[in-house]
Amino acid sequence: MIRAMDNKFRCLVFVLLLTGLSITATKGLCDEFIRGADISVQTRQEADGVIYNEYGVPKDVLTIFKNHDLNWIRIRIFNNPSGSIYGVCQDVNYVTTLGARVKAAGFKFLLDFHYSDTWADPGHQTKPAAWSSLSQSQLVTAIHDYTRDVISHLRDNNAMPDMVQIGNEINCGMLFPNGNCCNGNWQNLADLINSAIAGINDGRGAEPMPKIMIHVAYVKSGGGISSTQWFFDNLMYTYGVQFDVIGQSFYPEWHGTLDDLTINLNFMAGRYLDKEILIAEAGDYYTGSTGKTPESQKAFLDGLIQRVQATPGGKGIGVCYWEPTWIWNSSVAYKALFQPISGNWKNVNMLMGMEAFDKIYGDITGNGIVDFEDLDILVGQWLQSPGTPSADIAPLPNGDGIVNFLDFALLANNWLEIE
Ligand SMILES: [Ca+2]
Ligand SMILES: [Ca+2]
Repeated sequence: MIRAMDNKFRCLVFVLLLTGLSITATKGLCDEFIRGADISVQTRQEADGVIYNEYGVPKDVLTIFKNHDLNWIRIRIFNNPSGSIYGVCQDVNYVTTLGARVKAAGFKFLLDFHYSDTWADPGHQTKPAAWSSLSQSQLVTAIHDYTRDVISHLRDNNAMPDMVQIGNEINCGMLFPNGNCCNGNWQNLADLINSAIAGINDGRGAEPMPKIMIHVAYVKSGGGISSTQWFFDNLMYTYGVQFDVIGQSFYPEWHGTLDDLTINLNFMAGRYLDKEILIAEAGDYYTGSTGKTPESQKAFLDGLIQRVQATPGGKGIGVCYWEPTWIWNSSVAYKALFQPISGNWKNVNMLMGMEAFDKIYGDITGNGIVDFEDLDILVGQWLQSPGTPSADIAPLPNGDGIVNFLDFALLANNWLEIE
């Protein structure tokens, strides 16, 4: 170990001398990679008395997330949820309370509008009951006003989202039948999305405009690349809808392999040059399905994060795991990142999959590997205040405002480590 460290240092000192002052400033890279989790059931779980443990020690679940470098939380919202079926209780008040909690804990907040009273997904985009008899033009007004009111309420209660997705897995659009683009209603869909975006702008007050995401589940299922192109070419180029982030769901049980994901990521990054790409939902079993173990779940997440970080042009901005803390419904709990201790579903311990989110300190560029690009940035900031992206990685956890040998040593210690 010590010999290996010596070799690392010798190599890096050589490189440092070799590259020296010839290195030009590296252009600023995008925000920090999104290590996210959708914890929409969290409040309900805690009300039921679930205790979360990290390596056997009970802790606030957000503390456990922080310890593993998660930085974004996703929460869904239904217009008027029944609350009587699993997972469907997220009305504006519920979302406001949980949103304010995660913002206060220092996380960024992704809000997921389903625009329904219950689950919306590719096969289900049922209008809220209160909107069921509205005309198309009335629906356009309703989605604007509802969205505006939700955003202003969140804003007023310290729960302003940093990103908002307009609809959930809208492979064929949303608010069926009006916004069903698989039936040709593209103009309706574009009008509804644009109206919702205008509602966000009208509700945000003096807050920055959140990033806008459009979310589908087309990595491989339902046509894969051809459907991805059909959907986004129409939405962007024929109907002119403007947004920031393409979201895709990726569950291996439905959406193919990591190689399939890479093919789609490369396609999107090469075609939609002004868009960032987020895996807005992902999940895999740790038990309850053939061959699935905590080890295989962690391997899936390690691979997923690597693949997204390897997206050309740095366009893969992150991964959000879906409901890692959901324990109380067994059909979903098999995908959680916690498992019951001794069969007691109210006392759960963290699985190793959570460690897939651990940051590799020294990966300054955020592309999943510590290598010469990161060293170049460190050299460029040598003995200075950190720039963007910051090479001030040490001492942990937040640096000390200067880039010096401490930072170099931490980078060297993780040399050629990958996510
Ligand atoms: Ca790097
Ligand atoms: Ca430092």
